[in-house]
Amino acid sequence: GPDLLTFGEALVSLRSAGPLTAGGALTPHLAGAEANVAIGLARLGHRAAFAGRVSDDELGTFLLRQLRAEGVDVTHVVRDPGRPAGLMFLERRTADLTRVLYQRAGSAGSALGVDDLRPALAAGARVLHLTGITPALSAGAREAAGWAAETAARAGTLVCLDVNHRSKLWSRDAARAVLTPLAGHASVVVASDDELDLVGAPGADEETLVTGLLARGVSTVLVKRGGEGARAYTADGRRDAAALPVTAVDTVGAGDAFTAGYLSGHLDGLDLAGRLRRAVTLGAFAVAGHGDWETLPRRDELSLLDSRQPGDTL
Ligand code: ADP
Ligand code: KDG
Repeated sequence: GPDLLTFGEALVSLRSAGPLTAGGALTPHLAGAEANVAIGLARLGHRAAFAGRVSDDELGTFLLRQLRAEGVDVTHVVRDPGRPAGLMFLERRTADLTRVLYQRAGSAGSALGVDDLRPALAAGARVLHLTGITPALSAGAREAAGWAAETAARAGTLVCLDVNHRSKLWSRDAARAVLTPLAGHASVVVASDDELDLVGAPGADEETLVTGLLARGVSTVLVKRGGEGARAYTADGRRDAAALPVTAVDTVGAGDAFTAGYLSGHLDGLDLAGRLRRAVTLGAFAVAGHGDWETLPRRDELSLLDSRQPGDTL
């Protein structure tokens, strides 16, 4: 099997240059948190596989072409002849305010079920990555996510869960009820600081939430803190990592890049400090350019943002 297996909904994201109500050009890109993570790992030379359902039309073919072009294994993607591609509009409302609008109810990706994932799980992987977006898509996708996490954990695969709360898909209470048990199958839990109580008691403080997760068998809790960097908790205590100083122009995909960097460090056998360093490095690449994943580094570019002056020509 591959180094990393991930599954979820690959989306067509349509980015506008201005307000959607004013019309104008929309540019299609591949998006989806799990696809972003797969690309982040593939760019660094790891063998990454993506599973899920995509529409059996031009848009589905577009998504598969993008994934293949980035070196992601799509062998286990299922084409769905009856359902459309999920769409995400990213509206540049003002220069620095972006709004999200989804058209994904009833999409091919949301029709994911356990049977779609059986062959990919049977092939095995060193790491299984899933996010809290997939269980928000449908009852079948929720069942598939739980089944995959449990099956992989039982097989000794490292399971990584990114909470990734999407408030346009479900409420915090609905998310908590599903994601808290799901986190019990994970070795690594990734959350933004405001998402941590979606895998534990509502409103509890960070330390209490982390202690609860570690007691339930999670070995590493990663807390993303935007421009402040990130924090890791393990049985050995807490370790902070500063963000790299870059000019942030587009924060979409930063969390996925961070997770890809962390998992790449894990696959390379780096210690916790090294894994965090690679995580904040990929996060910095993501925010320092436009697009969910387009600006992520190849392996020979990992140190590109170190010791550099703004505006440098290399
Ligand atoms: P999410 O996109 O999931 O909300 P964050 O915004 O916390 O996640 O970003 C994930 C990681 O990306 C951060 O932990 C940090 O390492 C990096 N990052 C985010 N914003 C910036 C920034 N302004 N400058 C440098 N790095 C950043
Ligand atoms: O993590 C970046 C995502 O916001 C984006 O790619 C779309 O997966 C996505 C979602 O469901 O919002």
